[in-house]
Amino acid sequence: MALCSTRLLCLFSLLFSHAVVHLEASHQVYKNFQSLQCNSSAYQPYRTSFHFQPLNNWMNDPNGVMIYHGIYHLFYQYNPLGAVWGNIVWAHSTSKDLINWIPLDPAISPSQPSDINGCWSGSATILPGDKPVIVYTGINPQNQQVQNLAMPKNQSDPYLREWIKYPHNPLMAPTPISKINASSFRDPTTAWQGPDGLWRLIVGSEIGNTGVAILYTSKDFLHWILAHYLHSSKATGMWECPDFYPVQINSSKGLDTSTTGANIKHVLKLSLDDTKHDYYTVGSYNPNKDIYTPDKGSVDNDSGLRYDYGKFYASKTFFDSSKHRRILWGWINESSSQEDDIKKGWSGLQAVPRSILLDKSGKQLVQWPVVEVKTLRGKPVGMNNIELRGGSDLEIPNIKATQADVEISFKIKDFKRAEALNPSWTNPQDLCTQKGASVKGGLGPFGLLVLASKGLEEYTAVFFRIFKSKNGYVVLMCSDQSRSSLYEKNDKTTYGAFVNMDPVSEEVSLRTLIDHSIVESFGGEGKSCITARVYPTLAVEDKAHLHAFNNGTATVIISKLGAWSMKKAQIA
Ligand code: DQQ
Repeated sequence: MALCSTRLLCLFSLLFSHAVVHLEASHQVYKNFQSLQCNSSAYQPYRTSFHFQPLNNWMNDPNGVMIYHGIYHLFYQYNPLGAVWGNIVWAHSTSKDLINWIPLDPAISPSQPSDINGCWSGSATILPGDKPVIVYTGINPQNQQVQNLAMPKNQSDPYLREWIKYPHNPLMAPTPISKINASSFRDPTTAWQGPDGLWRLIVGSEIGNTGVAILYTSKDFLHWILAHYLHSSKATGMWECPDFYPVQINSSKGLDTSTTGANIKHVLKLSLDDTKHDYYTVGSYNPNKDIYTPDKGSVDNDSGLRYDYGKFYASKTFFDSSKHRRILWGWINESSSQEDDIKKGWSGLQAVPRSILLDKSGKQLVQWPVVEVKTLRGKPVGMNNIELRGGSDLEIPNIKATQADVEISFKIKDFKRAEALNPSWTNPQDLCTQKGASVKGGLGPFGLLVLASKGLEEYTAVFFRIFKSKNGYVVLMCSDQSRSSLYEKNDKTTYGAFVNMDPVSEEVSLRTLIDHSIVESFGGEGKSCITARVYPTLAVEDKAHLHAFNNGTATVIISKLGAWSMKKAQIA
């Protein structure tokens, strides 16, 4: 010990020299699952071309996302044995550009008592000296949730193919004194280091019906002490997959998770087990007291701000040190029945990785597909300054409409026809459900009909309505799936969000990524995002169409439209 220059060096030399639990056996066991022939039906119209998905089987949460020596790593919750949740391991894929991915063998599979019943979600931290480690939830023989440590076997391999587990796992376990419920104690975050040199991370939990983020601290990353709650919020239930990170005020740069200081706010994101929504607050973190306080007005429950108002759950960010940005990954579940998932042989997608920043208002985040997504764009189809009269429709030609990236901006010249916003219309999803795309309005609905069949028997409508309120105008963004498929057995819930913008001084913009069975939309330059899963029966392959539409009475101007057919990424 005395010969070691730093505590961490000692830690790693100790861990790497002896007493490690090797994973080769489990790697062998699971090796072939990634390359199993798909048993699913040959007809696969819903497989995506640029959204991440494994070759087959079930996928849920993104885990341990990071960049290491120029390689991006995406681990994810995966069932190697089928298209429904179960037998969970950490599958592993790597990429040089966040677009094209190479599948590797699963990185972490049950092998120790502390994870023998499952390797659940967790996060990566890059320790000083460029040493990546993973802390994840293991399910022990008593089915208790505990937190475990794993590290790469060979740090000189940028692909981090093999992982070894700390022999003295778990690092953190529920104890009677801690009053932690052993079945509500999971999903450790990336750790951050405070000015005092201590490491900190939080684990999601609930006490009664109060969601809590349990803070642990450590000097050496091996011995962890339960400190207190970083934060809690009543009546929010179990907090899954918490994420806690700094964002810079008035800057387009992301920050390393340990950064604190002036001009910085913090974001706490929680995945609510009860509603399956990811909500976040923007607030302040006091690193001396280790307390997080949401800003006044930042709603701290399920009615708060969401990354995405459609399907998007168990998300996780990481700091991309190569491009000084923070990137968000999120799991997009199916909207089909389990029976249909089994038939098609797979279930679950990841949203495109999104850059995430603090909006200039300082009150919310903005998200945008990482710039690399543009490398898949083919030749653009463009239009400028087109009048879209009330009740009209414009087909956008020469587009592979099942696989496209569309950016459209609307200029509003005349607000006279904007309907009055009833003060009771506070829930945007309810409002979008009540006023779907086929309900005529004043100023809107206007937007896009995507994955539309020739005769418009099927389409998904992503659109805006503008209302007049006593303080100005209110922009509502909707994703209406009610006509998305002739097949009746899917969940066709309509989603909605308000967009915090002024349509008088700003154009109303929409970017939509269409990828066979996913429609991922960014409204108001990424202020409000809505993702939907859809399963058209007619609007598939080369039979899908793309339209702009206006079902209001007022004319709107398409000031700019760019649409690109997307190339296929190399994924599975
Ligand atoms: N999924 C994991 C859990 C997490 C949940 C299990 C969230 O660790 O709480 O697959 O989707």
